[in-house]
Amino acid sequence: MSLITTRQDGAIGTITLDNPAKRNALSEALIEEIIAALAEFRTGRARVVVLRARPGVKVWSAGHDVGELPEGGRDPLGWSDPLRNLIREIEIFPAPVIAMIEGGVWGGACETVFACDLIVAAPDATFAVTPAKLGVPYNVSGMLTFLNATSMRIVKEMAFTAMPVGAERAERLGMINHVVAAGELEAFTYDFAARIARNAPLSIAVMKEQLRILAGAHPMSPQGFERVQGLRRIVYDSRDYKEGIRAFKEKRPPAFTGE
Ligand code: YXS
Repeated sequence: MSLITTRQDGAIGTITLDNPAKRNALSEALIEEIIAALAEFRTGRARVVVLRARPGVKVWSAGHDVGELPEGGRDPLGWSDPLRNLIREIEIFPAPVIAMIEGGVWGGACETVFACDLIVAAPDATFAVTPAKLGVPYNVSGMLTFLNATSMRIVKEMAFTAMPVGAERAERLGMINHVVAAGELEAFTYDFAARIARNAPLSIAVMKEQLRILAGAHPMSPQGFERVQGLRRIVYDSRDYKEGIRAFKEKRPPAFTGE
C-alpha cells in the first residue's frame, strides 16, 4: 500500500503524505517513496515540487517513526538513517521544494519542512522540535537545519521546551514564508509554484545549490566533531534515551533521571 500520492502537472510536482493512521510518521518505507518521487520529478524535469499532506489534516507529520529508532547502543540519527537521506535529497533536489503545511509538524518532520526551500502554512500549523521530549541526541547537521531556519535564541527555546510554535509566530520570526487561510492555501501555494516555474530553471537551480553550500559552510574542527559524537553517544547509551522511547510506546509520560 502506498504511503504517499504523487502527481506532476506540467512543471509542478506534488507529493502528498498519505498515511493518516500513523500520522504520516516518517518511516523508512514512506521516506523511500518520497525519495523515489523526487527522482521521478527530476527525470520529469519538474521545476517546483510541493510537499503536502491531505487537505484538512490535524497532523501534517508526527516526525521520525519512533518504532524505527534503535533502543540504545546505536546512533539513532546516523548518516544513513532514512531521515538524514530525506533531508539531503530535498536539499540537493535541483528545483525549489515548497512545504505546504496544515496541522502539527513534529520532530524530524519539522527539520524536513525547514529543509524545504519555501514554507506556506495555514493558521493552524504548528512546528515542534522534540528531541528533548524523547531523550534523543539530535545530530549536528540537523541542528544546523534548525539554525538556518531561525535565530539561535528561538532554536534553543524550541529545542529545550519541545513546545510547538504556531504559524503566525513562525511567520513573524521569518521561520516560514507565508501564513494563508486554509481555504486559500492550495490556490496560493500553486500560484506561488507557477510563478517560480515560469522563471529560469537553471538560474534557480544554481542559486539553490549556492545557498545550500553557503548554509552548510560552518567550520568545525575534527576534535570538535569528535567531542560532539562522544557526547551524543553518552545520550543514546543513557537510560533516559531508552526511557523516552519506551514511554512513547507505552503511551505514558517519560520519567527522566538524567542518567
Ligand atoms: O497506537 P497506534 O498503532 O494507533 O499508533 C498511533 C501512534 O503510535 C502513531 N504515531 C507514531 N508512530 C511512530 N512514530 C511517531 N512519531 C508517531 N506518532 C504517532 O500514530 C497513531 C496515532 O497516534 P495518536 O493516537 O497519538 O494520534 P493523536 O492524533 O492523538 O496525536 C497526534 C500526535 C502527533 C500529537 C501524537 O501522535 C504524538 O505526539 N506523536 C509523537 C510526536 C513526536 O514526538 N514526534 C517526534 C518523533 S522522534 C523524531 O522525530 C526525532 C528522532 S526527534 O525526536 O529527535 O526530533
